[in-house]
Formats: sequence, structure tokens, C-alpha cells
Amino acid sequence: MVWFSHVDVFAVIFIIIAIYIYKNKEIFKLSWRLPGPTAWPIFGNAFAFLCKDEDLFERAVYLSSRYPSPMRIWFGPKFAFVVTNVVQAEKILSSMKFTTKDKMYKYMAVFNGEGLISGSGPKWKRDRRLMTPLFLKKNVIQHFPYILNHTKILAKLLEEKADKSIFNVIHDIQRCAADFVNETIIGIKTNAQGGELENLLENLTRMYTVVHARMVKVWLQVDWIFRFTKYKKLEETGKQVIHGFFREAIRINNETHVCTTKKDLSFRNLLDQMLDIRDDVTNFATDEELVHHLTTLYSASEDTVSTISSFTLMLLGIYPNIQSKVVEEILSVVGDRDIEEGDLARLVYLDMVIKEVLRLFPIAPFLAREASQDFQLDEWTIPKGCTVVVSIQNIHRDGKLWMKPNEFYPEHFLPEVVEKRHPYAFLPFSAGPRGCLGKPYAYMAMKIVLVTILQNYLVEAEGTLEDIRLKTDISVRTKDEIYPIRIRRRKK
Ligand code: HEM
Ligand SMILES: *[C@@H]1O[C@H](CO)[C@@H](O)[C@H](O)[C@H]1NC(C)=O
Ligand SMILES: *[C@@H]1O[C@H](CO)[C@@H](O)[C@H](O)[C@H]1NC(C)=O
Ligand SMILES: *[C@@H]1O[C@H](CO)[C@@H](O)[C@H](O)[C@H]1NC(C)=O
Ligand SMILES: CC(=O)N[C@H]1CO[C@H](CO)[C@@H](O)[C@@H]1O
Repeated sequence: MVWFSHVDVFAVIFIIIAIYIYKNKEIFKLSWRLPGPTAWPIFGNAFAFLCKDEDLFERAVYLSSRYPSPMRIWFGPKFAFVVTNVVQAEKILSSMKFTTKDKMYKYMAVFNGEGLISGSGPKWKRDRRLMTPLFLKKNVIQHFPYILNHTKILAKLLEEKADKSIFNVIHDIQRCAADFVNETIIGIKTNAQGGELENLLENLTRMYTVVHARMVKVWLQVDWIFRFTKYKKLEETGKQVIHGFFREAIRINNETHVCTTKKDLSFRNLLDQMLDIRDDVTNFATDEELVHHLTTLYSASEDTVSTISSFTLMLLGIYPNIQSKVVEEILSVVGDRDIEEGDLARLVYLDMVIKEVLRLFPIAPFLAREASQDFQLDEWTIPKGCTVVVSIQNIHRDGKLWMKPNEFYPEHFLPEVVEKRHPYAFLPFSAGPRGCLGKPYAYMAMKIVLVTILQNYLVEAEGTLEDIRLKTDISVRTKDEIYPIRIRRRKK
């Protein structure tokens, strides 16, 4: 090595960097024209993100609000074109050139595989087309009585906590959601509310943490480093427990599944309906791919519905006047009886309240896509392969779109106000070809849960909206993952 002088070493490094820049010259040209925090070679904006895991979210929101749209961020050597403006967001999200999920999603694919959320390309396109009918309103409405039954168990179990001290409501809602998702989507009856799913649920929660850690900690993306960390072991157990559970579900459903040419219209769970698809389209999914679809649907539904319902109860506790209005509406539309399908569309104010919660706490605050072809956005050319991030969080707090961006103000969703607003101003379910398929299911489930709880209990919470600190792994949550409320029995 003696004959290698310092000069040679520098020359080699210089050449490597020059080749790297030349190969990515379109990206560097674009980066040069965009505003953003000072970036360093190799490290990019990593120094701007030097903070605790749980502070990353607030840091990202802060950074993206300081520059006009579009801006640039360098995640280490990885460039991202960041959009925080509603008109540009529409152009990206509605385009077929942005249906490829960014490589970040591959860490989610460890347990979601090529399911609908992490998949891309022709397989995603075909599966989405085949599975879309499963999520249409008229199919989803058949799940109503099953969800209601589990929710009534929840209301009963909450009696134990009524008129006592503060508790973490998501714990109870999550177990209820696990049971109804299990019955309506996975097609097995479970008793999580009786404490039988603790292993599965806790392993899932851990898995979300591992996925997120790999997304944000660049070094964990190097497989051989990852293998030596504690995360690897967590991932292995998690995968075994989760996939084992869904494999068993497929075995059970496969046994009872009847292959018919004329499908009857009575209730059938989603897994059974996926087996229907497989009867017709033989290469639709192997058993392993079905496991991926189920894991995807499970985490897409159970986690989101529980989180948003819990946020809603907490806010109704903080804003008693809004809670009174919601309860008044429930009394006039539903009264004392069980909620029925026909009530859903008539709970107009509750609908506005849920939407306002989704505006303040969008489950997916940042969406990352990859350009599958060159794309012209206004005066910027986004090269093929470039990562584009759409910041829903910034759009949801944009003072030009919302009268009171940082307040809990359900009147943002009065029909006459909605009509005047840009259609892409409200994006909790994303939009366009990769938008959420589960929206009708989600609204239905959340309304059943909230109505049933509020019919029985008055909700109280301490603190203010500003006190609620957020973090994100695969979804936005409170920083401590606690949703504290107190409940009092309503006098009938
Ligand atoms: C409040 C509840 C929910 C919210 C806020 C929500 C939000 C979202 C968002 C933002 C995406 C896009 C993710 C991305 O691009 O990375 C998405 C995708 C998806 N969601 Fe939901 N979701 C909810 C409930 C559900 C439910 C209950 C189901 C299933 C029954 C579901 C199924 C899906 C599926 C299958 C996709 C992937 C669509 C595709 O890429 O083709 N979601 N959801
Ligand atoms: C709901 O519960 C009631 C009473 O326990 C039962 O009769 C009914 O069959 C259940 N409905 C469904 C859809 O499971
Ligand atoms: C995950 O599942 C395994 C096997 O059932 C169990 O031993 C472990 O305690 C679970 N992990 C958590 C965090 O619950
Ligand atoms: C499902 O059933 C079919 C036919 O009854 C069988 O060939 C197949 O192996 C089963 N698959 C699973 C996962 O049990
Ligand atoms: C973990 C758990 O509760 N699983 C249950 C799911 O439903 C099946 C079929 O009813 C039960 O056998 C499992 O025990």
C-alpha cells in the first residue's frame, strides 16, 4: 500500500464522487434549483434529523413548513422532491406515473409482502382491480351487524371503568377492533376482548416499530448491519407469530370455502371472497400471497380504526360542547336503540367531527412515491426513479385552505364550506389510483364504535389540543401511545 499517496486516495474518492454525480446528474440539477436545508455530501440533511426517534415526526413537519413547495430533502445520499402545495399534490397523486411505492416500503414488505399497500407494478394493478369490488359500500354494509355485536361487548366491558379514574381507551378499542376485523376480514371468530390475542397484537405493534426504524435509520437498511441488531430477532419472531396466525386462518377458511359459480349475496368474510377470486383467476394468489394480503388488510384496518376512534374520544373529552352536539344528534337520529345501517348517513355532525380528527391527525402524514417515468411538474422535470414525498400534514394545516388550521373546528366540514375548498385539501385516505380502498369500511366501523360508546357514556379528558404530542411509525400516534379519558355512565 506504500505507493498509494494521499493524493491518489483523494483522486480515487474524487473520481467516485464525480461518477456518482454524473450518473445522477438530473437529480443534482433538480436539487440545485430547489430550496431546502443546507445539505452535506453523503450525509445530506442527516444532521437536521439528529434527534430521538419519537421527535422525528415533529422535526420533519417543522422542516417542510419552512420552505416553499416544492422543496428538497436529502435523506443521507437519497434525494426527495417534497411537495407541500395542494395543486401540486393533486398532479402527483392523480397521475398514473406515481403509482409505484418508494423503496422505503420494502421494509414494510417484510411482513406485508406484495399486499396492496406495499406492492407496486403489474401485480398490484391486477390485484387492486380484482379486489376493489370487495370494498364497495354494498358489500361492506353486510359487515355491519358483526361489527355492532363486538362493539356492544366493548360497551359492556367499559362498565367496569365507568365513574372511576382515567384509563387508556385505545387498549379496549383495539381489542374490539381486532375481534371484528378478525371475523369480517380474516374470517375467524376471536376473543381479543377476553384477552386471547395479546401475543399477536403485541408482536404486531413491535413490528411497526421495526419497520419504522428501518425506514428512518439509514444504517439499518444495510442488511448485514441489520442482522446484528436487536431488531432482527424481533422481526423474526414477529413474522412467525403474525404469518402463523394468518396461515391458520387460511386453512380454516379453505376447509369451509365452497367453490360456487353463482355467488350468493349473504354475508361472507373478505378472505372467503378472496378465495372466490382464486377460483376464477387461478394465479390470483398463492397461499403465501394470501397471507400477505391478510397481513396488509389487518394492519390497514385494525390499527387505523382504533387510533382515529381513540383520538376522537379524547378530543370530545377536551371539547364538551362539541360532544354535547354529537350526543344530541345521536339521540335524535338513533335514540336508545342499537345503531342501524340507515342511521349512518344521517349522522351528519358526527361525520364532520371524525373528518376534523382525520385532518388534525392524518394516519399517513407523508406519502412517498417513485416516478415511473420522467414527469413535468410546472417548471420542474422530475426524472424517472426520483423519490417524491407529498406532505399531507402540511396541506392539512395550510392557512390558505383552512379557516382555523390549528384548531379543532368541525365546521370546516359544513357542506357549503367543503364545496368552496380544493378537492385535494383533505387527504387522510390519500387519493387517486393508490387511495385507500377501505374508506367505507372505516367510516362505518368508526361510527358504530363512537355511537355505541357515546350512547352509554359521557367522556372526559384533561389537557388541551396543543398538549397532544405526536410521533409516527407506520401511522401517526400520540407520543406515549396513550389516549387517556375518563367515562361516566349516562343516566337514561
Ligand atoms: C381511518 C381509517 C383509515 C385511514 C385514515 C386510511 C388511510 C389510508 C391511506 C393514507 C392509504 C395510502 C397509503 C400510502 O399511500 O402509503 C391507505 C391505503 C389502503 N388502505 Fe386505508 N385507511 C383506513 C382504513 C382502512 C381500512 C378499514 C381498510 C380495509 C378494510 C383499508 C385498506 C387499505 C388498502 C387496501 C390500501 C392500499 C391501497 C392501494 O395502494 O392500492 N384502509 N389507507
Ligand atoms: C349478534 O348477537 C346476537 C345476540 O347475541 C345474535 O343473536 C346474532 O346472531 C349476532 N349477529 C351476528 C351477525 O353475529
Ligand atoms: C410474540 O410472540 C411470541 C410467541 O408467541 C411470544 O413469546 C412473545 O412474548 C410475543 N412478544 C410480545 C412482545 O408479546
Ligand atoms: C385448500 O383446499 C384445497 C382443496 O380442498 C387443497 O388442495 C389445498 O391444499 C388447501 N390449502 C390449504 C392452505 O389448506
Ligand atoms: C387467537 C384467537 O382467539 N383465535 C381464534 C380465532 O377464531 C378461531 C375460530 O373461531 C378460534 O379457534 C381461535 O382460537
